[in-house]
Amino acid sequence: MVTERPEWPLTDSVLDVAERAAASSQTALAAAGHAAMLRLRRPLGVAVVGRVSAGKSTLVNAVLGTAVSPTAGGECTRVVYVFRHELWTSAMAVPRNSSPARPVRLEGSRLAADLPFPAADIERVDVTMPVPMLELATVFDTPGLASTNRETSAVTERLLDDTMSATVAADALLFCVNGPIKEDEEEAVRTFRTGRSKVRMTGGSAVAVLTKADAMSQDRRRTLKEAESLAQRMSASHADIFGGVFPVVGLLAETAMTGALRARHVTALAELATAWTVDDTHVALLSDEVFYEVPGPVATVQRHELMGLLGCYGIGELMEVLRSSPRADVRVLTQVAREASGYDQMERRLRMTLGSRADVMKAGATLQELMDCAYYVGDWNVYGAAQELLDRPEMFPLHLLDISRQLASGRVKPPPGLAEQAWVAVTVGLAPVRPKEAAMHVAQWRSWSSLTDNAGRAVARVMIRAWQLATDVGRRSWR
Ligand SMILES: Nc1nc2c(ncn2[C@@H]2O[C@H](COP(=O)(O)OP(=O)(O)O)[C@@H](O)[C@H]2O)c(=O)[nH]1
Ligand SMILES: [Mg+2]
Repeated sequence: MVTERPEWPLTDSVLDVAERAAASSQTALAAAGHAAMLRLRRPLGVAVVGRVSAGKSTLVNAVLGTAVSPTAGGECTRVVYVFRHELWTSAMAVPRNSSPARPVRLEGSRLAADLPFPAADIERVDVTMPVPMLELATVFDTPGLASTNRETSAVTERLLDDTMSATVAADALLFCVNGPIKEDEEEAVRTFRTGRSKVRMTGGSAVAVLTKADAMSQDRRRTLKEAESLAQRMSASHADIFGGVFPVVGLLAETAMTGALRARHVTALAELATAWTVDDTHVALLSDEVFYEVPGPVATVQRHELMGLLGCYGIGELMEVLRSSPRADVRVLTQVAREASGYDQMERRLRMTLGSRADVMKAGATLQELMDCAYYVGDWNVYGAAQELLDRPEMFPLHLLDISRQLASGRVKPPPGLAEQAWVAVTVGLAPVRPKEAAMHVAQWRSWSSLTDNAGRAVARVMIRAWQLATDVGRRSWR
């Protein structure tokens, strides 16, 4: 079998079952098999969600390495954009009714904000680009949840609906937040997780990105550290909804990753660095407004441009470098901006978290679907193959996934000590232990198992296996 993604072992195993289903003489099962094969071979679908103006489109642009998605405060992303890999660049607005799609204009590399149909009539804008990143993941940029107030105007309702349907098509969610998670955001993630209509398992694997990490503190040197520690606290307190929370200065990442910095920007920054003392600069960068007002070289329009690209944080970082190395050029400063944005670390963490979980999510959802279909049409051959696959040790993450859903929904509530164990197993996995220790945990789960209901017992069973698998002996012998 051709394996395009050797790092997705579960998905590849399920592909074998899907191929069998596709070869079934039962038409319904054959169709399900073909659909499953397509879905399994498709890149991972990642929906970027979060409140309006959380920095979603900015982050999408950084990830794509092109400033293609319209960004700005207010209501800029009014429809769902789907970015897929293709060897050519194209953008088509697909209307809700069945009338033909129409192209969306590109202004340079950026998609025009004015669309060929009224936004309310557009189901999505399909964008194709020859960007290597998109070979790994199809990215959905969504309009987002309503902003701070809970207004339920027709527009925000529609935006939320569109955002929701985009997540149904996605395998994973990337949730952009700007600080401690608000109630409406937490609620949204839970809704995404459980899925609206149980069409199939929806974006169940969610990670959060703490964007605008530059806004955490007035002190440039501390802001990323503070963002990092907030992100860590959030990762711990929201382990039930997020696979992790990772900070980034999205704006700076966008500028660095899209190569938006030009020689004229560097010249302007150098002029400011020469004209202003360290103290002047400190004061000038207290806020956007102050920066535009402080007397010195560089016209206001240009200062606006710098602010739009770098923010106060980025301007400060680059000016500091220019003070010590006045000859630093565009290439060097772009690299400085990239490092100061924390982009690479965030991307590495995203890949790790989404990559491994996506395999489980995708494989699990598809296998379940194939089993249901095989059962329904009575193809015991395929059903048996699926069942056998499900029982293999490498499929164990699927059982964990099941319990994560039970825990997330609040359906099963193990007592405090055990609940934490279960979340560790579900999110980062249990660390290897000696058989003696595993036996102690197994005993705890056994005794709770006798006190709880069926759903609880199912969770206990999986946790008992998880502890057995956490020992070397268990790993070898469990089947
Ligand atoms: N200071 C700062 N501003 C940001 C950052 N990321 C995005 N922004 C700004 O926040 C505004 C909203 O960003 P956008 O990506 O359009 O938000 P969306 O509605 O979630 O897509 C824009 O003006 C961005 O320039 C960041 O990391 N730092
Ligand atoms: Mg947007």
